[in-house]
Amino acid sequence: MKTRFARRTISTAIGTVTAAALAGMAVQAQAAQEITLGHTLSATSHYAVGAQAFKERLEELSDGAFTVNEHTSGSLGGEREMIEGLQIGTVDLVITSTGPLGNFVPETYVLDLPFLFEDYDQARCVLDGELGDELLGKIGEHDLVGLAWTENGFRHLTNSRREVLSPADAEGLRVRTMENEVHQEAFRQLGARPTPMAFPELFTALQQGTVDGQENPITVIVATNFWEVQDHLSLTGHVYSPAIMLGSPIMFDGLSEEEQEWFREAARASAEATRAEVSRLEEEGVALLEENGMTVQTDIDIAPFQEAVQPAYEIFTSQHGSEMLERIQAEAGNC
Ligand code: EAX
Repeated sequence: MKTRFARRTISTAIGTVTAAALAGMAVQAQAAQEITLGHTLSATSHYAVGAQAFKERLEELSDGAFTVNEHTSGSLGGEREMIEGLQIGTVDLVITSTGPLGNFVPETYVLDLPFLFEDYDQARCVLDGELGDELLGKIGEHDLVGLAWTENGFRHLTNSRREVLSPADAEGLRVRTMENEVHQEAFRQLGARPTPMAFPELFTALQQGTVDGQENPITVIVATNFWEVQDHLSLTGHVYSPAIMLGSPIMFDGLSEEEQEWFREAARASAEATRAEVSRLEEEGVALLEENGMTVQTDIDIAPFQEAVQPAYEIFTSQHGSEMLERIQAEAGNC
């Protein structure tokens, strides 16, 4: 017959084990910090490929101490809105183009100048180099954390009015641009009528004819099914559109140095995955768009476009100086 003492020992043992198990679970639950990551593009886009790579790398490096929640398709708002969210801590990470970034970090406007880079190798080389790091550092002075340069792609013009082979064909076209003064100036110089607009509003604006056209890389035109609302694509390649993974200083400053390095490493892995997807779509995207009924003008003489937008450079240097521009042009020449 079990004595009272034996029963007490057993129940104490059970109690101890349960407490330990609960403590263990509490530690586990506590450690899994949820990180929100937003972007404006679809769940099949090149940004989503990057977000997935970030999630996998961070969860691996942190052994599950961080989990990443991706919010696609502008569900957290347009890019400018999400960047504001980073500054007030309503979102932790954002993958965004540099479109609205200049409004927060004017030093990055230089990257939005038309025809600044000749090709992907040159652009990637400059952004992965000293100047790219310097600009990431500048971002850190504006209540944001620049984690890594990633990619959107070379931007091309689409519209539903007519074929565009020269600046004269763009005359009077109402073209949606990003909320970026350098881009607006470039399209003004082309004779078009630039209409700045957040990306989540664009598809409906094209559908309803509020604007005639827009400009984006093949990656975005494919990811957003723009063939449903646009007939013509002109491969103008008028500007290289970098993207960037930004962090909220409110979230980032709360991390240890080791954790901050995990985020940077995962952001670099994200950029690599996105660039690979951009390269794939540069190969395969045009055929896909033609299959879906778009007419694509591939053989565009860009010299008249370059000439037409030249005044945008003068306006830029009069407002922002020419030092960084000259350094980028020199660096690009060495790449
Ligand atoms: O960053 O707004 C734009 O046209 C951007 O290319 C898009 O949001 C992806």
